[in-house]
Parts: sequence; structure tokens; C-alpha cells
Amino acid sequence: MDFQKLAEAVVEGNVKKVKGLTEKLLSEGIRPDIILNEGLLKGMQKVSDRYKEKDFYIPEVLLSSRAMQAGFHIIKPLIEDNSTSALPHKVVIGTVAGDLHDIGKNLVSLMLKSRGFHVIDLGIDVPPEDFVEAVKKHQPDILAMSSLLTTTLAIIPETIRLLKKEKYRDKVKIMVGGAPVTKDYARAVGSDGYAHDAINAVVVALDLVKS
Ligand code: B1M
Repeated sequence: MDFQKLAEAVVEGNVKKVKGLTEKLLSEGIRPDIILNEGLLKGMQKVSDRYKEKDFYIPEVLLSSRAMQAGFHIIKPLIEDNSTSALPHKVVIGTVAGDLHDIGKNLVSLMLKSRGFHVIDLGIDVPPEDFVEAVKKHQPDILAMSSLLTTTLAIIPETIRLLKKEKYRDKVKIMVGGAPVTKDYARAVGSDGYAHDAINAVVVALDLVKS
């Protein structure tokens, strides 16, 4: 099974193999979003599990991330080209201040683009002031914040407070996610939506722009 081989190549951190298998699957007519979910993401999930079990350490994780990104870069333009851009909706997205994790945020961004959202990505380590400035400047339908560290979770309510202070809270829907974020936390801090993964993020975003 090539999906399994691709996931294994991500786990091995084998850039060459990941590129080769991604291209092979594409040449067989497999849809890029399926390659992403069934191969690259499955591999990254295994890496996360092995890291949790202390079977993998940061250097291995970084090698796997690099291999995953190599496949991701091949399919990214295809997913973006396929996007209908039929939705007039805008999303400003970023990883909160103090947090440098961007693999999950990039996937959420890509999946949103693939469904036609116009995504403005502020990158990593984004302070509340920059989120608020971006909301003022781009007037998005959704502000999407990703946090992977419990130590940076508080940036989410801080940003919401600043939006309120600047009288912009009711002009934008807020969606949050990332490993330590839960539905209860999302509700407690006053966000409008929570998604546990990139696929679900699209469902939640579509729901938010409807309401
Ligand atoms: Co770090 N790290 N890391 N790390 N890292 C975690 C997050 C950790 C859980 C590992 C652990 O200890 N078990 C832990 C956080 C503990 C905590 O606070 N609860 C941790 C730590 C502690 C750290 C450092 C502090 C380590 C250190 O230096 N001592 C340090 C912090 C640096 C910083 O940010 N200031 C650090 C550094 C790093 C690397 C740089 C080495 C690397 C990041 C590389 C990069 O992102 N460019 C890294 C990695 C890779 C991980 C793990 C192993 C994997 C994260 C990942 O990319 N997963 C992670 C362990 C784990 O999660 N089990 C860990 C794959 C990705 C597809 O999943 O990011 O969860 P994820 O995204 C998902 C969903 O969460 C969701 O959709 C995504 C796709 O399905 N989602 C959203 C994410 N954002 C969303 C936003 C949404 C909706 C859904 O709406 C807005």
C-alpha cells in the first residue's frame, strides 16, 4: 500500500522517498487532499505518538517534519489551484505569541484554501496586537488562532479582550484549535468555534460564515 509506505517514509524522515511516493500517487491520479490525509498526515500522527511515548526525540521529529513538508510542498499548489475561490470569505490565521509550532496551522490554512476561503496567514509567534491589527486591516469573516502549548493558551483570551477593547469583537467570528485546546476551553474564553483537526476546521469555518 503506497499510502502506508508514504506514512512510513515520513516517520523515517526520508525526504527523497516522500517526494517520490507523493509524485507516484499523484501520477496514479490520486487526489492531493487524499494523499495529504491518508499518507503525510498519518505519518505525522505516528511521529507525534512516538514522541509522546518517548521513542522519538526532537531531532527525529524535525527530520520527519522536514520530510512531511517536502511532500506537502508538492501537493500544496495543486490543492490551492483546485480551490474554487467561490466563497467571498476571508480568514486571518496565525499561531499565537510564544508558540513556534506551525505544521498544524499550515494544514488548517491549506484545507481552508482548498475550500475557496481567502486565507491571510500571519505565521507563528503572533501577539494579540498583530492579530487585532490584521482584523482591522483585512476585515476577515474569521480570525483563526492556533496554539500548541499550554503556556501560550492565555494569548487567545488576551486577543479576544483586546478585540473587545478596540470594538472589533462583534465584527469577526473567532475559531480556535491546536492540541491543548478543547471545546470547553474554546467556549469558556468566548470564541465562536473550535475544531480538533484540519478537516473539521473547514466544517466549522463554513458553519461560522453561515451564521
Ligand atoms: Co513541540 N511540543 N515543542 N515542537 N511538538 C508539542 C506540542 C508537545 C505536546 C510535545 C509533548 O511534550 N508531548 C509539547 C507541548 C506541551 C504542552 O504545552 N501541552 C511541546 C513542547 C513542550 C515544545 C517545546 C517547549 C520543547 C522544548 O523546547 N523543550 C518547544 C516549544 C517551542 C515554541 O513553540 N516556543 C517545542 C518545539 C517543537 C519543534 C520546533 C521541535 C517542532 C515544531 C516544528 C513546527 O511546527 N514547525 C515540535 C513538534 C513537531 C511537536 C509535536 C511532536 C508534533 C506537533 C505537530 O506538528 N503535530 C508535538 C507533540 C504532539 O502534538 N503530540 C509537540 C502534527 C500536526 C499535524 O498536528 O499541530 O496538533 P497539530 O495540528 C492539528 C490539530 O491540533 C488541529 O489541526 C491540525 C491538523 O489536523 N489544529 C487546529 C491546529 N491548529 C488549529 C487551529 C484551528 C483548528 C484546528 O483553528 C484555528
